[in-house]
Amino acid sequence: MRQRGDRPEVKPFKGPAGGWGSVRSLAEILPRERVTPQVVAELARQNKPDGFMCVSCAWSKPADALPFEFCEEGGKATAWELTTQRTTPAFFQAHTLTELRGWSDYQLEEHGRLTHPLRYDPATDRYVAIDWASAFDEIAAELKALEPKSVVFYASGRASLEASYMYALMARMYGNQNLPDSSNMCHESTSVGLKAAIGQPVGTTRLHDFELCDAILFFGQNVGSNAPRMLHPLRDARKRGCEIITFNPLRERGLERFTDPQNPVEMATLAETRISTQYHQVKAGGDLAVMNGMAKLLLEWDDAAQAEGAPRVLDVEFIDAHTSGFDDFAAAVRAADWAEIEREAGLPRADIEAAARVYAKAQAVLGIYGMGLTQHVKGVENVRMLINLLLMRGNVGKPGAGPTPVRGHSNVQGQRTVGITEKTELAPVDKLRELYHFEPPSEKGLDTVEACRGVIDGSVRGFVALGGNFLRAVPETGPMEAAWPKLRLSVQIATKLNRNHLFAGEVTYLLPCLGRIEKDVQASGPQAVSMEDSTSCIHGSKGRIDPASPHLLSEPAIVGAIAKRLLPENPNVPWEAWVGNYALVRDAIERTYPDKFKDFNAKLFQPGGFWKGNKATERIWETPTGKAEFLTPENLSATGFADADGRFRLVTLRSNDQFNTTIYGYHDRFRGVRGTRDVLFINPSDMKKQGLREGQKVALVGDAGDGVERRKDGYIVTPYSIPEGCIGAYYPECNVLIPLEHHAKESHVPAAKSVPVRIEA
Ligand SMILES: Nc1nc2c(c(=O)[nH]1)N[C@H]1C(S)=C(S)[C@@H](COP(=O)(O)OP(=O)(O)OC[C@H]3O[C@@H](n4cnc5c(=O)[nH]c(N)nc54)[C@H](O)[C@@H]3O)O[C@H]1N2
Ligand SMILES: Nc1nc2c(c(=O)[nH]1)N[C@H]1C(S)=C(S)[C@@H](COP(=O)(O)OP(=O)(O)OC[C@H]3O[C@@H](n4cnc5c(=O)[nH]c(N)nc54)[C@H](O)[C@@H]3O)O[C@H]1N2
Ligand SMILES: [Mo]
Repeated sequence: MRQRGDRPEVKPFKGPAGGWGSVRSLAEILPRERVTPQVVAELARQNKPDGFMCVSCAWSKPADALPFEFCEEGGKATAWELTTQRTTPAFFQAHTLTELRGWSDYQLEEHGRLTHPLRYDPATDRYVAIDWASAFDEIAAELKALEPKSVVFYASGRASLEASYMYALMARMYGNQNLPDSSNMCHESTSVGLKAAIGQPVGTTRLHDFELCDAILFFGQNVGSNAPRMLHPLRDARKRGCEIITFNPLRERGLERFTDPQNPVEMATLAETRISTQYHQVKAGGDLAVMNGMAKLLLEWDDAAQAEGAPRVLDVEFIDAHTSGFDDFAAAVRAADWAEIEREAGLPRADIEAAARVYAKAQAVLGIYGMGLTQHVKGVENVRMLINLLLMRGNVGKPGAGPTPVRGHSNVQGQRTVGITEKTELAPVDKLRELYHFEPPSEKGLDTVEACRGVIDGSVRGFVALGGNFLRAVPETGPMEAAWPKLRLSVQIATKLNRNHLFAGEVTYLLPCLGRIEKDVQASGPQAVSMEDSTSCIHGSKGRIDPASPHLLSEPAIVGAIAKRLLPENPNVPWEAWVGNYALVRDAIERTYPDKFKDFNAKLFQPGGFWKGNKATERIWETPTGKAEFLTPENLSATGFADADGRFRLVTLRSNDQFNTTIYGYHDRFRGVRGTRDVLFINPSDMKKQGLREGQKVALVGDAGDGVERRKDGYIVTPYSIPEGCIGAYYPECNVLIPLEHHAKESHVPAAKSVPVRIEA
């Protein structure tokens, strides 16, 4: 087992993404989780029609699946869920929460699956087993005693469409839409930005677009670690000659080269596909400047083409017919100054020009992006600037082109689709009123940042979590952990023990649930659930493995049981019947969203999933003007703070041995890190300027200028290829350094990709 401090070393990794490294990494984890042979067999059903949908990322699942349609990360996630290790009531007898707060995230989850419903006993500082009926009765009584507006219902992107629909309905019937979702920390900048720009909150492209594009602009997404199955369509695109232009402060291996672990010839010959044809190490927060520079060049080249009577560079017909705001945007772009663009981007004009040349020639272009765009103070502007660029050449709503946000959790997009949202305009208010005869709340609910403010100031009294590790994932770890015990009620529905569970309110329950890969038998027999992938395709998923414990309940069963006790009897909302047969929940979803979910039950296992549709692909723009909207950016920096001597932009990173706050191990193979997570990635020239040497231990201290002290010690100085002025460290450990108010202005996504910090030797 790889533990912290176990011969930590950092040295460059020479291999490709995928390849033998991924086979070895998986071969290490399966025995460590002591999984049964049945589990290994089960891996073959992962992401297949009639199989189960991976619990790791949300990447698209093709209709013509590969023999093994899973990646190293998906394999780890499956093993993590199906481990034979258990965290039982006897474990909690032996350990107080005070003691467990000294354990690492890795140790907590590594201990295995939760087996019994638990209630916190403040007298002994321990969790104690409780029967389900008492837990539900007590939780319902507590919720009834609280003011509904003071309760938050968080969800972490993994629960099925069925569970999520019931959860959101319960919250609204109870009296609030305080429904923050992990997407509030993630792609909310997409939901806000794309909705405003093209009238849809989600990406417009699908898998077949990867076969039709001739260039890809790739901003701030680490495909090799976080969506490895996407390497297959990327490799195929490269083999057709598609150009892939990457902007990323770090040289991420998955974006450089890939060996397909499922291709025997590639594996035997160590053949690699070069993924990016151009790789630009933009400064964190420099993408606005890059895109501005590209747009500026397109305008100049278009002027020249007009003067010469050559074919236009801009798609003027599209711009005239379909967009609004172009003239203001173009004026601002023309006015931008190259010296400032180069400084903010951290790239020379020649690099930006090389990217723009490819873009100007390509007939169909995908704009793929992740947290590198969304998690900035200007996260929404980043997304909209990418749309600006796509709109200039008509690259939205045609085959092989369009924005392609790469979503995080396996059903995070779907949760928003079925009503987990704090925003009234995204909730199906009229349908809920009509179907269930109640008045849905109209007041906007709390998002993640607002929920955190409420926990800190004491206005939030109750917190219910459908999965996740909220307290560990959010910024401002110190004040948040200090404030959590002020809650009256804390209810956590989870599969494994995590740090959030170690902070109790006055009354606290930890409710263990089935994972998606496990058999879920209800009154009408075995059940299936469903989820929506990054490309808006909806898939059924069937678990077949025996549950980790006979005491587990499914997420729909837990939500249904609380709702039934909490809410007045309503013949239109048959909680018990829904729990008994999830097909009835799917019928309810179809009635609520008839356009997106037509014939839901009949289409559940359609290979490749069924597509819920997207008007922007037909160039129908559901915006107030009925057009796609250009946005004129305010300025060229996405960081939201000024540069200063000694102030660094901290980029918070995931290793390839973690899924968010779940830490599988202490290696980050692609970045050459072994045995530690206490790494500070820094440019050698910055090391010199700061008088630091390799391997030295330093502290990071917050430099937001808000008078609050934030500090994390014990970072190992590690020279790395990262732009000057930027440093990198792993999330979630570094979240203690992120101010709660350092977030995207319009979407409130914590600005985790440029956090102002200083280094203290
Ligand atoms: N194995 C695994 N898979 C996962 C997850 C996981 O933790 N582990 N998490 C899931 C979730 S919830 C999500 S949201 C996704 C996250 O997947 P990603 O969107 O890939 O998120 P990050 O790992 O945070 O990395 C973002 C990338 O952006 C780059 N970057 C940072 N700042 C900037 C910038 O200013 N500009 C540009 N252009 N690039 C920048 C970083 O170097 C990094 O390569 O993955 C999902 N899949
Ligand atoms: N600094 C910094 N902070 C970040 C980010 C970053 O890049 N940098 N990324 C942000 C992003 S993109 C996200 S999405 C959030 C993630 O925030 P969350 O979604 O809240 O966190 P996870 O780590 O995914 O949650 C892990 C826990 O989920 C529970 N779990 C696992 N499977 C199931 C299940 O099937 N059912 C239930 N009920 N529970 C289950 C387990 O108990 C496990 O401990 O973090 C955000 N925070
Ligand atoms: Mo995410």
